[in-house]
Amino acid sequence: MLKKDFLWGGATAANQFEGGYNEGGRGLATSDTKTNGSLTRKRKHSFLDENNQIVYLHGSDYIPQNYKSIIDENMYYPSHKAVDFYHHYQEDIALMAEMGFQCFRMSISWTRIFPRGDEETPNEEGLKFYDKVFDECLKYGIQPVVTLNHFDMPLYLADGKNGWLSRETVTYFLRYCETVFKRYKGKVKHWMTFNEINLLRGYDTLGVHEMNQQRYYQAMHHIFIASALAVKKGHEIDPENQIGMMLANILTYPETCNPKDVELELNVSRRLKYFFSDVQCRGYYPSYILKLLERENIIIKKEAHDDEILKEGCVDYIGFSYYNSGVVTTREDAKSTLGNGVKMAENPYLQESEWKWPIDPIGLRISLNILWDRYQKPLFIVENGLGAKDQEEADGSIHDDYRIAYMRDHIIEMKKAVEEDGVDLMGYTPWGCIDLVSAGTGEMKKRYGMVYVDMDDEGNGSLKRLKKDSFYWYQKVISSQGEDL
Ligand code: P53
Repeated sequence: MLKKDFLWGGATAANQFEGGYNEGGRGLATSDTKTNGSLTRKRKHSFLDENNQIVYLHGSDYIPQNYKSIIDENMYYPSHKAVDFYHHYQEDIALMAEMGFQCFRMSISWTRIFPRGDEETPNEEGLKFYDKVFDECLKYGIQPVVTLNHFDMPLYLADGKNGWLSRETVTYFLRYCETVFKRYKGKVKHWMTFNEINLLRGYDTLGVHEMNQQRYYQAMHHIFIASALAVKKGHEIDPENQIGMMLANILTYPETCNPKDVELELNVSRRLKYFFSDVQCRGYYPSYILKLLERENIIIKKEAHDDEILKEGCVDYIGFSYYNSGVVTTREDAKSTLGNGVKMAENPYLQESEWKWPIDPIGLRISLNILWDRYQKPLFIVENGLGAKDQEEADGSIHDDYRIAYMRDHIIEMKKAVEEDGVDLMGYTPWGCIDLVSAGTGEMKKRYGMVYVDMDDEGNGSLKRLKKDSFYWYQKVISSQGEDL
């Protein structure tokens, strides 16, 4: 059986869900200059170039230092309205309560609290908004699970300070964390520091211009320090706080039993995944990364007490996302790549989603076991789900049996990891429990929710909320503690 206090719920992120981007004194974030896209068309950011022309570049492109973000009045930016949780929070939380949620994972928008990022005092109106959200949750016995930073940062810090490349950003982030830890003490007990810390890359999530390997590792060092200091501060302010990391659980398989494929898989896993969880769970840089930095002549500038900070700021639990798995290969003729030149192959044993993500429920059980074996820290599945198109019927019903099948298969494997393997699992919060904007493509039609939101890829629609078949199914799953699947 799952634990008595197992947390069933759902997950969202401010820039994809909240909207109200210029309301309540909120400042602009890097997510607010990001356009929509599709599977074949990348999302881009709008910048003003040296000739005062608006140019569009992808977040991981090379962004010249003097380019400043700009809002193009003729462009649609999905984060601005998102699905307008800002004005629908009461209705949305009531729907979550009706499903039986025991927790709700959401993120606080940093620029709602510190609009530029570097202010001495917070924006009271922003703080009040989250008071209302948390009070509404607690009214129904729903515990908020809060991500402190989910895929954006204050635009002012990105353009003015080069984001996380600057050590000052650590100070500003800490001020924000301390403010919300104090303000929401007693209301929020579960926190996570950085969403999918191993996927933070370019301008949009790190705020860094002219990115290169040296800058990347330096920015990530500042993120590690910021996370560790936040964990320490959060424990000081309320010893009951549980503060986790959040890992994108990129699960990879070697294509064959050729030791070269197996070795490649080990190196890929280390570089793209374990490096981050090793630092945040063990409190120091693993030897394979120190050697890699040495080989590549990357020198991380540290301050005197950084090693101690990392040691003292280990996380309490590992939150992770799990959607799919991939196959890596040393075969020269393999076509697709994972980045860093790593070649990928197809997995002939798995089906794919409409957005080409392989569906691999057993991979979830494998992942839970690997993480539990490696760290012996409680785990929390804070994202999982199927992005798919939904069809609203004439009577307003939505028959999403494909989504139910995906979730059922994953919950079955999750339970095996707990019941047959003894993994310590805190909860399960499927992604985008109420439809929201896709992070990868900016589309609305890539839907994850058990609740449908009437809105299209350009932001048109009534925003009305409809219950899908998966709504009633998940309600039953929660009330039976995962027994009735
Ligand atoms: P979307 C890529 C790969 C795995 C997880 O993703 C990812 C991404 C980024 O797209 O992000 C997480 O919306 C992320 C969420 C995101 C969700 O997965 O591209 O934490 O913000 O929405 C699903 O389908």
